[in-house]
Amino acid sequence: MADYTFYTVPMSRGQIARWALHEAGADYEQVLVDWASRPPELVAANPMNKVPTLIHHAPEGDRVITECAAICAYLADLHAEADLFPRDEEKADYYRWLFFAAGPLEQAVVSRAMGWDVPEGKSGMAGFGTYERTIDVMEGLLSGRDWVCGARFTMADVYVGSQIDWGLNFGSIPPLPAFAAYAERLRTRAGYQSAKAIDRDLIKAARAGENG
Ligand SMILES: N[C@@H](CCC(=O)N[C@@H](CS)C(=O)NCC(=O)O)C(=O)O
Repeated sequence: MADYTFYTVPMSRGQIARWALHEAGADYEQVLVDWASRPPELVAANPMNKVPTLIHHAPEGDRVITECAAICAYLADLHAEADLFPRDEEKADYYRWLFFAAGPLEQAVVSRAMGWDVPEGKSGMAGFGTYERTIDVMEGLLSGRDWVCGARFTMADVYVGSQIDWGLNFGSIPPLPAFAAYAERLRTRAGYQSAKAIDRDLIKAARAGENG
């Protein structure tokens, strides 16, 4: 049995977890989920009934891990050999921007995509403030450094980078030069390429099946 069972859908946030699994060098078995008939094991593991859901078959028993940012952090922590966990001097940036991307950045982008506007005078109550403020902060960060923690790629780049990469591809993040350059750096990663190729092929095969 593989060390991890990975419940995913190719065109989903599961791409983030797959990239993290590849960066960590983790041994996993995928279970492709059909939205219409989700396996009972998925619901049992994750009452949100969402993907990605990861089950770690640890020697002392199974552990369930959900939420892409948590999956990234967990894999970096457990796979020390991949050297994606932050060193002491990188930890402030690592946790700060990982949580920023999973909270304010994701809320800002999803709110924008849904057409939800923060009512006039209420931005102080919204964790992301405004979409523009959140994007400005990300642009400032990525204009001054190559990676989230500075000079070195860490697992925080898988999560923050996925938000930027996905947002550029789908137009939910503006194509600012700092974002485009960061995305170019991300796309050179072997882990990015091998993980994305799997989902790309699965998406292509599913579309071919629908059309033929
Ligand atoms: N906070 C979760 C979000 C997961 C999520 O919303 N996944 C979507 C696919 S991108 C899903 O499973 N949607 C199906 C549903 O909600 O029924 C994470 O970061 O992993």
